Amino acid sequence: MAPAAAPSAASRIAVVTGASSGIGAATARQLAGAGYRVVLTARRKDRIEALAEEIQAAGHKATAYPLDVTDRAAVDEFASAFKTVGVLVNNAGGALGADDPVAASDPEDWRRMYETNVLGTLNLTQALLPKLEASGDGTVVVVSSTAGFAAYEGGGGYVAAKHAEHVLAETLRLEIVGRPVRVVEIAPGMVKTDEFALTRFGGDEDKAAKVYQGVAEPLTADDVADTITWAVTRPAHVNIDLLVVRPRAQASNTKVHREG
Ligand code: 8X3
Repeated sequence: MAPAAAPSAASRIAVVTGASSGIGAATARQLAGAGYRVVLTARRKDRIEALAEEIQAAGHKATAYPLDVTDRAAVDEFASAFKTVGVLVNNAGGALGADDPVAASDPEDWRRMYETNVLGTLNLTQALLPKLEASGDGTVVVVSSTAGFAAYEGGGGYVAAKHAEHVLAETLRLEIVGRPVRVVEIAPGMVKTDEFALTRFGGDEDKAAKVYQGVAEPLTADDVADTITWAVTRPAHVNIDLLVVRPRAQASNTKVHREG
């Protein structure tokens, strides 16, 4: 028997958080190309508006909605604008610090990372779950990280937040089984984007550049967006629980092949 086909993406809504740059922006472009009406959210209004215009100019449907995922009242107001949503990509988040041992790291960094990565994902997921269910075939994507599966020195706050995000995805999948919503987790390793490492190192360009030094081909935002789009566009009964994606030059978070 042929597998059941997913409902057509045409006129279905895909909400992408953190859509102002990097993986979020690339995912918005690719989901729009796959036929979704993409809703771009991020704090930086100018960025998402420009991206929405770019996507529209390419003949696709896109709107921009400035949003701070940690602001629950704003998230609830955002969610109230929709009757149904087909896809939610929880991409907003990021790291602060990579050489801060647990014994000396700033609790404020830990709090901010927990808020953006974990509570941001929780806020959007809670607010949109009824709309995803109402679509008859919803998908929640959690963009976690390989940092959600193993610890490394100096990254404790980020590692802890990403472990929590992974557990959120696992728990949600258990709790909503039987309802028409898939829970997909994409866990990228080393991805070279314009901002991830720069933000992590507080704007220090030299430190940010060292992350990728000698690595022939780190993943790009498009590589990760490709895996998200692939997972989302599988037939409705196929749930890609977890997809770990690293560059070939990276065997683990701490084992990276560098040339030169
Ligand atoms: C990014 C991957 O190795 O910097 O989420 O933790 S890593």
